[in-house]
Amino acid sequence: MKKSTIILAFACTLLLGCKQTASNPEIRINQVGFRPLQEKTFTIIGGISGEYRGNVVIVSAEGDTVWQGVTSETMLNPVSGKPCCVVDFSDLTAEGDYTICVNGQSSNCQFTIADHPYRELTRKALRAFYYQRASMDIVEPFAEGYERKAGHPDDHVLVHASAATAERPEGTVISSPGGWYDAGDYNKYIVNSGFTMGVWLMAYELNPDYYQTMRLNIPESEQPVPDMLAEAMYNIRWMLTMQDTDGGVYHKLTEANFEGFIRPDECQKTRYVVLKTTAAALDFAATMALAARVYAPFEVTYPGFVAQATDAAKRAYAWAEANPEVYYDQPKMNEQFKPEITTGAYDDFDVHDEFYWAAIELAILTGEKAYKVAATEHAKAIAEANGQYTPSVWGNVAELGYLDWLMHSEDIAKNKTNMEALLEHLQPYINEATTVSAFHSPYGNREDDFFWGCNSEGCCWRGIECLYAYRLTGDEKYRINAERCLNYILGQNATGYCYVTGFGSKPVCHPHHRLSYSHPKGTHPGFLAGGPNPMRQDAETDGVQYPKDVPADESYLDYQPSYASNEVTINWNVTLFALTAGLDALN
Ligand code: G3I
Ligand code: 9MR
Repeated sequence: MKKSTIILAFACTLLLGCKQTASNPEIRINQVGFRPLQEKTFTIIGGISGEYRGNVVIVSAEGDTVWQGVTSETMLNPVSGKPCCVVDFSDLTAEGDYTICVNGQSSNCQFTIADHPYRELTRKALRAFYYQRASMDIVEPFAEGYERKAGHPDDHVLVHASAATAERPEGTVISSPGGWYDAGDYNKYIVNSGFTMGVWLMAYELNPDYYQTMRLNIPESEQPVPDMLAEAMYNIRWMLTMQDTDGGVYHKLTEANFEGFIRPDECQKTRYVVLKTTAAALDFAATMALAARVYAPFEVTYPGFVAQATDAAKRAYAWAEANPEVYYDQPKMNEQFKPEITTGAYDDFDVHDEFYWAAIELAILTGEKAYKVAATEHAKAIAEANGQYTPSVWGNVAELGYLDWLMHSEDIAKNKTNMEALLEHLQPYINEATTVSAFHSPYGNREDDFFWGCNSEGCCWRGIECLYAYRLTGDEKYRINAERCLNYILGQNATGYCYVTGFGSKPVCHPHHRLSYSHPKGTHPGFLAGGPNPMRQDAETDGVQYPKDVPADESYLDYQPSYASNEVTINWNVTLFALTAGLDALN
């Protein structure tokens, strides 16, 4: 235990007669840190009976009582029904390390107030992608302790029967090296890569100056390009190799069945490219159109890339127009083609949103009317089908188009409906943060906030939507609520975990991540775990045992086999750094 911690705990005991008892109050707080002028709250699980409401004290590392105050009335967590209360200590602004004492007991809970508390987390969340690189050695000085040999050269990949054409019959060997492993597994998926690149490149465009200064210590760091764009190019170049000669795009590059939990350089399974799908073509087209725009200033480093990406985007979009209903249906594909493929699906049976996003990006890039007309038509189809605002996830990318169009259309007023739709979508959640939330958050107050990957697709994404709302309106409430979402991820939540590996006093230690599991140094830092998932699709596999009757917001296991609650992925990590960088850039 740090010396300062001992002092703090001892100080609490001395000053307030704190008794070090086993039943320390359970406190839930952002375990990484607060900005000096940030709204600051923590939650006490179990609530506080009336007579003790006033006895909350915060003690500095020097042992001084620097804050004393009251809790909120005890409330019931709307998801679990458990009693709790919230303490607002926002008026404590001095930088430093502190300990909380409640009811005369030291909570052993420390927190920090610092100038740029999310800077290092943002850097580690970005560097996580370097660790995910396929087909290359991860070496010092870039590995920062996690060096490993290359795996999956992917220079001898077979065309699967489902993807056979006259020009490339079944068994044709193609080369499709590079790119990022998708997640805890070693496969590479175009749909999820496309979504990830969309969020990535849009995050860059929101704060280019910030990313220009973010040094990642990757092999490309000496190039005259922001490191975060250089890292993304490693995956974009792989994506380009997944386009067939007819413009179509293979859905994924995969072994037939998931690898074991072994090192990449130990993997020997045959790898395939499978079925060209409409969704893959459109996510690819959107990515390449967006990339052609974003990388245009860096042609010196990437000569010819803009023209290549523009042409690839147009050909993929044309293929999708000619093949508008080719869906990835793995069970059906396996009935027809061998070998059977049993890895991740990223299946999507409605592609109006992918058509919309790809048409928007091509319209912004080229200015061609045909793409604008197409976008309008697909927007109508989406509105008729959904009738409500749907946050963006890998299988529903319409909002990426809405937001990018908002940020690039000459007249925001023309898109007033999109903006008003975003603000209308957010308001109920923002209200809940201060009316019913156990964790003072616009996220986590409803049962359906919890599902596979919810830390990203629910919490981080709601924070990113708030950042866009703040950018569009300048209303401070959106920045406050974006930070509240981050507080939830970093510890002010039902389980008390800081859901980012390598961070917090209660970090994720055993993610479902083959690279971490097979490395002598173990868990790699900067990865966001999927989060509580009451569907528990992994229950009963590999010893995954969830506690009985655990509420939805606690249905999480920091246990390697638990892929449904504790995996890590590229599409989740991009939302983590998009949120933390977006907030850090505002400081
Ligand atoms: O969005 C709905 C939500 O509205 C609903 O309330 C909730 C409960 O029914 O379900 C939510 O949908 C879930 C969806 O994830 C959310 O994105 C589905 O139930 C759930 O089946 C789906 O799981 C996907 C999982 O593969 C299984 O298909 C995850 O999104 C997806 O991230 C994950 O992807 C895997 C790759 O296939 C392989 N690589 C690892 C990667 C991460 O686990
Ligand atoms: O490791 C796989 C993970 O990446 C996927 O998200 C998950 C769901 O498709 O499947 C994991 O693989 C497991 C397989 O589904 C069942 N047998 C155990 C495998 C390793 O946990």
